[in-house]
Amino acid sequence: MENTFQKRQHALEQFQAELITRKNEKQPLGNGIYDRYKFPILTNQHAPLTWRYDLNPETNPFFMERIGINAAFNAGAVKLNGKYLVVARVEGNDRKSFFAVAESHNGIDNFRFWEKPITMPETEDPDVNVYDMRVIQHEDGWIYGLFCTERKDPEAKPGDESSAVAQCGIARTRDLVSWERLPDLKSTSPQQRNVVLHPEFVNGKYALYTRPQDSFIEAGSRGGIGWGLTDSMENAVVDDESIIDPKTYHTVYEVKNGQGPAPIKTEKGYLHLAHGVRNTAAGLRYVLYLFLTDLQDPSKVIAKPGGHFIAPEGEERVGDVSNVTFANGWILDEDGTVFIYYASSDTRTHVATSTLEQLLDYVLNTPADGFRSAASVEQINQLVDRNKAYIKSKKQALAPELNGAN
Ligand code: M1P
Repeated sequence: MENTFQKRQHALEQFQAELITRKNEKQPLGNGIYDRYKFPILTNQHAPLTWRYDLNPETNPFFMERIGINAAFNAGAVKLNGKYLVVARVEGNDRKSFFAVAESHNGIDNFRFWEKPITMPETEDPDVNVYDMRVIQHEDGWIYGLFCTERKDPEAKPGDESSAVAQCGIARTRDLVSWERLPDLKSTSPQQRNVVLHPEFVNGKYALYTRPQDSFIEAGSRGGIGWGLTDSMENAVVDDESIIDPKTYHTVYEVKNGQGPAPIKTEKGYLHLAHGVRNTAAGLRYVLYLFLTDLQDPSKVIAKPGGHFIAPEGEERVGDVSNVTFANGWILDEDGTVFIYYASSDTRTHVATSTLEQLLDYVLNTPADGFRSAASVEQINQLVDRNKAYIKSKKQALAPELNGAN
């Protein structure tokens, strides 16, 4: 006869084993651009029981959760030694985020956290919170982790316990286990978030996508996806930031935007995944979009479809911060499959799959934002006319055969 401790332990162990070994299923139909999947790849329930429970019945007779995990989202991603690895933003019930690696053999299910979260060294000015790591395999041989480091605003007025300063934390590793912390990025912007390293040298320098912002939440007079060069990542300094993808009135990136993972190099240009934010009566809405930049000059946008690429759907709409999709990780496989790791509503992580061929077709052949309703109607009318002409030409081509058959 099992006691309470044993019953709870066994039930939880069984629940987690089923969750982690569950097969994911492609959702039917899709949009021809990418496929969504039935189950999230990571949730708070994927956090190992050893992180959360004291397994000793003498010190935890009720098999009580001692350390609660609230969410697992906004994951960087990299494929190493044949394994699909995501570096999730895991958030405890105490609101502190940290990084933890989860591994899968196929990129779409069976993600299992490594034994322990990442122990990220601190700088002399300790981080209060760290999140949203971009994992970049740079051509210099290192794997870099660029992430947001958040600290209390030293200029906050007495009684203001909310104002914070966001900056870009930088660390590097060879194996995602041991990390060397480097100094935070220095730039002319008061705050930075969503900073990403371009995977190749540009004119012999390291190139960074930035997101300058006036304050912690508001991009304010700044914002847009910026671009800057630095001589070194051991002391990264961007003196000159140019905005390569600005926030724009009445688009899905009108309030702010930010580079997602590092871009993927393709024969047509660098493929970028980013998030855009607009305001609504229900609060901010975060969606994902794609764009392409020039192979010779990665700071030059050469194609950009209008509207969103991925937006929250169904249960994705609801979470700690509802109506949010956010992505900071994707993996390109040798066969051209692209695994897009996106999070919903600051709560859980999902995967969508596509191919480089499909994503390039989408980026190069989807109409750009026309910035006016009339332009959107014009785009639809042009498509209808092209379809009518095509159907007519098909009928004409078939007509002689049909006549012959009669
Ligand atoms: O809550 C939505 C997102 O908000 C921030 O992103 P951004 O700086 O673009 O507004 C980040 O805190 C991100 O982690 C979060 O998902």
